[in-house]
Amino acid sequence: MKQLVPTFTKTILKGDVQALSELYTSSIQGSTDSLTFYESVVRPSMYRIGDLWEKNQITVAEEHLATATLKYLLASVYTPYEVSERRPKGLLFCIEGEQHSLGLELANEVFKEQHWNTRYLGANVPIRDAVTFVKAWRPQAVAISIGMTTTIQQLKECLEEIEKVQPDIKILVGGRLISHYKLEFLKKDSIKTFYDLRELNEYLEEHADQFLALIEEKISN
Ligand code: B12
Repeated sequence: MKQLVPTFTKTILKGDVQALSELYTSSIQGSTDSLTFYESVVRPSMYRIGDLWEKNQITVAEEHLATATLKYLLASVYTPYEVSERRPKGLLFCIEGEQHSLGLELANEVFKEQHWNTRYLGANVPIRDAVTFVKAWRPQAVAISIGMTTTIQQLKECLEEIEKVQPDIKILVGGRLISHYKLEFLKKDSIKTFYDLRELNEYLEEHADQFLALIEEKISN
């Protein structure tokens, strides 16, 4: 799959949705699983776009076009999965000030493939509103993405507020910063950090029974 990255990157940069869709159908769909597509094609392509942008080899407009073109394809390839009230609930959002939501959008797909009942709130969610959502919906886990150092303080505050309203919640944190910084406040039993979606997939598989037991306990109370 890695050999597809240059062509994939060029195609999203051109904004050519037709060519991208053909590339997906001919070389990706049916040849690999969604996790490999996300990790070995989407992620390196977007990181490459970040490098080109940083070196002024592409403009902000071109980066926006690439992101929008990629999202167009992703929306057409995501698979709807059946979920029931008896499945664990996951709330996914980016902290206030965090616009990098694509990684979390892909994480949402991993949860859905594992038949979680999810609510994906996307980018830039005010702490107060995220906490209100947790209080009302009572998810078994929240998943948060962090990509910018400027939102570390908000992340810390948000986790504290969420744990106040639901002390037994599991907090899953991923995003670019996890690979670059040692965030000591995330080293707690109630919090788990992830470098990529494969780790998330393994974690959800390994803990499936534990999360199911939590939802069954809630239903019977
Ligand atoms: C696209 C993009 C944007 C888009 C985002 C659109 C969107 N809806 O996501 C827009 C235009 C909004 C944007 C804005 C900005 N950006 Co920007 N952006 C990027 C770019 C090119 C790609 C991001 C991306 O989609 N990556 C692909 C995804 C799949 O990767 P990922 O997020 O790491 O996610 C993976 C894992 O981390 C993990 N994961 C992620 N989240 C989670 C969550 C959970 C729970 C789990 C389990 C796993 C997980 O799974 C994913 C798959 O493996 C990056 C380049 C880069 N290296 O990432 C720059 C980049 C991150 N941006 C950068 C900058 C500077 C900015 C701006 C400040 C620019 C500006 N001057 O306005 C603003 C800041 C906005 C903000 N406050 O958040 C810099 C950051 C530099 C730094 N030192 O921090 C980068 C690195 C570009 C660069 N090389 O300079 N950006």
